[in-house]
Amino acid sequence: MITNTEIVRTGNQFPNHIVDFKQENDKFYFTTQNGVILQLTILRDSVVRFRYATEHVFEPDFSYAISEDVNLGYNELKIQDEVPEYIVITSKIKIHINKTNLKVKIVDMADLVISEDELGFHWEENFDYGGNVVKMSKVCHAGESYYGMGDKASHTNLKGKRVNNWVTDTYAYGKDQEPLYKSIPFYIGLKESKAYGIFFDNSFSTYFDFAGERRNVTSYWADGGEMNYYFFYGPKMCDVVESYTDLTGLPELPPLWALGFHQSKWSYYPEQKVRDIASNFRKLNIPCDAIYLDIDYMDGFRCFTWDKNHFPDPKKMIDDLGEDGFKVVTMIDPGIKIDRDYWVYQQAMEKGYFCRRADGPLFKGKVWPGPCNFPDFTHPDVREWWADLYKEMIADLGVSGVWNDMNEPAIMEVPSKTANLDVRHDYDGHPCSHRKAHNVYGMQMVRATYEGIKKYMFPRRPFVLTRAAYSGTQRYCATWTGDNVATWEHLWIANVQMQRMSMSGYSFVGSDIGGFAEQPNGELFARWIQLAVFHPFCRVHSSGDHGDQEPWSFGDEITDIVREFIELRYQLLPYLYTMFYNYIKEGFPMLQSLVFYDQDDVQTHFRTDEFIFGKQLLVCPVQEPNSLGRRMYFPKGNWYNYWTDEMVEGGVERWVSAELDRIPLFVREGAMIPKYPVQQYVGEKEIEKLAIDVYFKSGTENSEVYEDHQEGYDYKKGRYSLRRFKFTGKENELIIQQFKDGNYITPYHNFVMTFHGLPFEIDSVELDNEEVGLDEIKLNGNNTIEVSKDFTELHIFGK
Ligand code: NBV
Repeated sequence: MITNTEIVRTGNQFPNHIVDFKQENDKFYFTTQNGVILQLTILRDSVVRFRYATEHVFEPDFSYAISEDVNLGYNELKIQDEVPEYIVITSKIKIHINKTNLKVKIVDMADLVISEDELGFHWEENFDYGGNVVKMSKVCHAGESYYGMGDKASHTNLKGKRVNNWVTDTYAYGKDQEPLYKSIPFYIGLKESKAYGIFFDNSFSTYFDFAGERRNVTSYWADGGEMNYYFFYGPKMCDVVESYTDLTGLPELPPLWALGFHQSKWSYYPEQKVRDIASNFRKLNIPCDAIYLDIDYMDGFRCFTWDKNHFPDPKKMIDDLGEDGFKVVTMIDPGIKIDRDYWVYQQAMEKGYFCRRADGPLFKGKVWPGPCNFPDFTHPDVREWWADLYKEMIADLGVSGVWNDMNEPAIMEVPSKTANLDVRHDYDGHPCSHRKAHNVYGMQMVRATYEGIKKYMFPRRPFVLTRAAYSGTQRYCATWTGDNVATWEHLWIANVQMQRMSMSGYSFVGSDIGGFAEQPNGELFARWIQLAVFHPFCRVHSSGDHGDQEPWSFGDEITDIVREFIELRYQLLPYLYTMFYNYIKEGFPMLQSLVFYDQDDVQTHFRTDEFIFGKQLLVCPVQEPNSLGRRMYFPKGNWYNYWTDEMVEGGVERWVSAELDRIPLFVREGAMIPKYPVQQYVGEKEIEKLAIDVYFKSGTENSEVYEDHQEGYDYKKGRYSLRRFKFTGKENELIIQQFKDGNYITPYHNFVMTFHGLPFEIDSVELDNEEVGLDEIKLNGNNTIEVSKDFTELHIFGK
């Protein structure tokens, strides 16, 4: 195998002076005398694409990352032809293109530099493979910070780091280890309080150096392909993340059960073991919605088969578990066992669907079943075939979700841990080698899986999980962070990975709670659960070779703590679902680092531990053993301690008590947090009343609750209920206005509101301007009232 360092280098080449310029609608072409063309495309006023050709030739324009639904359109576009440069102007930014060297500088409307080329675009010819190693370098300004980049197990602020995107099976990875399972070549820069983003859409191995090699330079490059990147201007981080997410796409809503608690292990078998685990959840009253079957349910690790000794009647087992409120999720890997008697192998052979090496032989790699061939998921016919393989599992047997593992693809017993670089791929009609297709292979596999599950689950919603991902994979499925370890350091890693993924457009993400490799003690397990109930995907999974990792595996004290937090998760389901709605609607990340919450506060720029869950909860995990609490930073605003209602003013770092049964958890003042009753699984109970915790504030705050059928697609036709609440608190009164959207009728009729921090005693209450008796609203102390869900304005007067 030829590695990057062995590539014969011919030296860097640079564009020289511009000799030609032309505009075609939203595209500008700047051609240099030595054959470089910069194609600049204005997608929106704040979103611009830069592509560079050498020798006057662009590659065919094709990307797996870009969504079909991307929003396009700008308000203003003009170009000025001046002496040293061209200036392309939109309503948000000005792009200066230097006529002597093609270097780019982007400024805002006040002429503040947002991003500027250092060397700018340059390249080296690649002697071994042809094409170029394409490179870009930008000035890193003093005080500039960098965030995003997917699943990197490093400090949230990447300044000083070098990272590589080459999706890799990294069992028991460590802090700062590179590369990991995903390739999300997108970062957010923050300079003088202005945020911008760069998405280098190149599926080859890519590298980013954030002022690591040279103090004032940030650069990125790829082993092949084009210098093809998108620039997003904020100035708010939120605008940058939303624009990137809009470009690379969003998922549909998952079924609500997918947001419940899930239990997994490598592996639960035989059938009786699965049944025992499930019944223990119910016996111990620990809510749980899904049980996972890892590779051992298969017959000799052949995908789409069942081991009939261990699972003689999967349909009956799945039906019985279903009666008890459990969904079953099964694993499918990409490697297909080379076995002439195996129907999946036969079909793929007949149709010619397996990947081949450069000179024609089938690509062969060893995985669980032994030697395997691998479908070329970058071919549309292969994806269609693969999707249909799920028919029996989903439509006939009743499996509710699928996780695709090993889809980097991971190959055993070879130093590269993956397919040979000469393996050929269709790349949807743009044939190429594995160098180009590697980073999208898992994405295309899970895309096919998603299509199949969606088809056979219909009219219910699919649930799919992937390990490998490239930008845009969030359109199809949830993801987890792979084979982590049961250590305190990994609890820290999980926390930063979730924030980072979420701010990289991929919110539906979780870690293996408790750690996959090795065995946590009860304390670590409890601390991990406390954090992970605030992660969008919440699943315990472990390699199982060191002992049990179920909620009851660590003694009664831990079981009780774990139960309490899983119950909290179930209570917060409407809050979580509303977060998901905001994510799929606007691309608003479900978790946000503090810098996202307040980029103007420099104290937030290097915080790693605290994060915002949704829009109104502030969470900070305890990440060390034997702790009675921890210090944490409070961003701007006033925050109620969730457990004590004590108020903390933002802008300070301070100590917060959190013994083993508590996690530092705070609610933004003015928030209205919706809650469901504790259920053992989603749908166990009809929601008779919607509980809403109201946290008093002097001033106003907006909250929302999104609900729908929790399944199916009616929500797309307007059958949803979106309640927007505007809370206004004054010295002696409070007003809650409700604005309703959508035509889904929620099953409950009343809200039960619990007030926190109310500074006065309730004297009288008006609903839509009519006074109601205090007994009618069941005023309980000064604490709770029950009112019809249909009000437009609730007005409470104090004594
Ligand atoms: O299928 C077995 C495991 C699975 O449990 C885990 O979640 C994956 O990340 N799989 C990796 C393969 C074996 C890893 C050592």
